[in-house]
Amino acid sequence: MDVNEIRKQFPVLDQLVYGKPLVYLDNAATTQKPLCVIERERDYYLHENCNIHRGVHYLSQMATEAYEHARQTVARFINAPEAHEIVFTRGTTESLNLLATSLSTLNSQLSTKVLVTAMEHHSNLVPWQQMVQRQGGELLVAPMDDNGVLDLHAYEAQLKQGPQIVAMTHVSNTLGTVNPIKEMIRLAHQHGALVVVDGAQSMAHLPIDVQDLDCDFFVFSGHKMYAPMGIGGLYGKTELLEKMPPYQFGGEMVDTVSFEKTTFNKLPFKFEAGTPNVGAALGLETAIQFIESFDRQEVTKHEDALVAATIEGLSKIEGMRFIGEAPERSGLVSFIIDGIHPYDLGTIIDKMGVAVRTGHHCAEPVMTRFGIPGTVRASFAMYNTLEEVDVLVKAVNRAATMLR
Ligand code: 7TS
Repeated sequence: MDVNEIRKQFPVLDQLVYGKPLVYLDNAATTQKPLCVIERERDYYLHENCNIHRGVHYLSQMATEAYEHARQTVARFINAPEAHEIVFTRGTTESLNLLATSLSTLNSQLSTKVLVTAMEHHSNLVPWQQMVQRQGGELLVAPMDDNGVLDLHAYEAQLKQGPQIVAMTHVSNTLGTVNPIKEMIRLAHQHGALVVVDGAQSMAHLPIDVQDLDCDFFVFSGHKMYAPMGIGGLYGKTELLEKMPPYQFGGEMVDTVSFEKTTFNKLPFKFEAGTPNVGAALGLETAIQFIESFDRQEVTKHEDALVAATIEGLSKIEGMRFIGEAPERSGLVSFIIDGIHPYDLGTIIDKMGVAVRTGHHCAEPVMTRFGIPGTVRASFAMYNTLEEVDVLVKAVNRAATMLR
């Protein structure tokens, strides 16, 4: 794995900001896109653009075939048994709203008790919270310890309270914690709950096998895995998706329509109302092929080395406090420095060319849990280098000195 070669695929990285080389460490928010993905989307608009599924003409058939091929590629990438178990959405947030809406419409009894973890992104919290509140139900929360590790005993105790749905993140976007989801799914099933896994932060970093995990649903965003924005997906087991009612209504998702009655299309189309983002779906397929062109273990090793070097470098800074110190972690480092607001630190190192995210990272309850206003978060992708970690550490050091 030659990181310098990889970086040539990402022209956006090769630029100066405020006259300094850009050090892009905000990959948990969105990754940059390689040339092959940009070119795939461009090619689509240059040569193939057409609305799909409804045309008899050549372009429409070609675009439909390409779109359905992309669906098969996503299914293969996460080892879903059937391509129709992949629903294209705008991303994780839309997938989760689809689930919360459709499951509660399917069965109001299914939506009175939902168990989430204490480290969820708002996207995997608010839809469930709103759903149970509409039903007069209850949101249960599995707590974590001071290192950001989920308390499995407490999780089991919560399962005994009988949630119908368990929604958990695979990797925390604020703490970097990798949850033991296989075991958590097994336990949830033992207690008769359906399991939703939020894979927004795991797809780019860890291999996913939905059959091995045995999750009922798995959701993700393309833009966090080198694909364009505006595309993502939902995997669901056939027998569940078959039973679930549509989320949105309109074209594409219908079978027959009269003023009296509408029947719905088969899977996965019944969940894909309206014209989809075809170009982005093709870009997502190319992003998957891009990821698959590397030895994934080697990529993980590289990203782990970046995390380790960041922790080592930053830990020498006076007043440094890491938020999230789970032994199983992936892709990012969150921290604060005593007496310094994360926003001030982020703003100063930005002027040194270093792009990190500051704030609550759409996980306010995590900040409340740790009693802090926010963190500074450096998050990595395969194209980041140890030299960039050095720049980050020096920048944080300088900023801390200035702010004290
Ligand atoms: N779940 C997790 C774990 C996430 O990290 C994010 C986005 C989402 C859901 C929502 O994904 P979306 O693509 O639908 O927006 N996380 C972040 C972040 O950490 N910084 O910006 C977005």
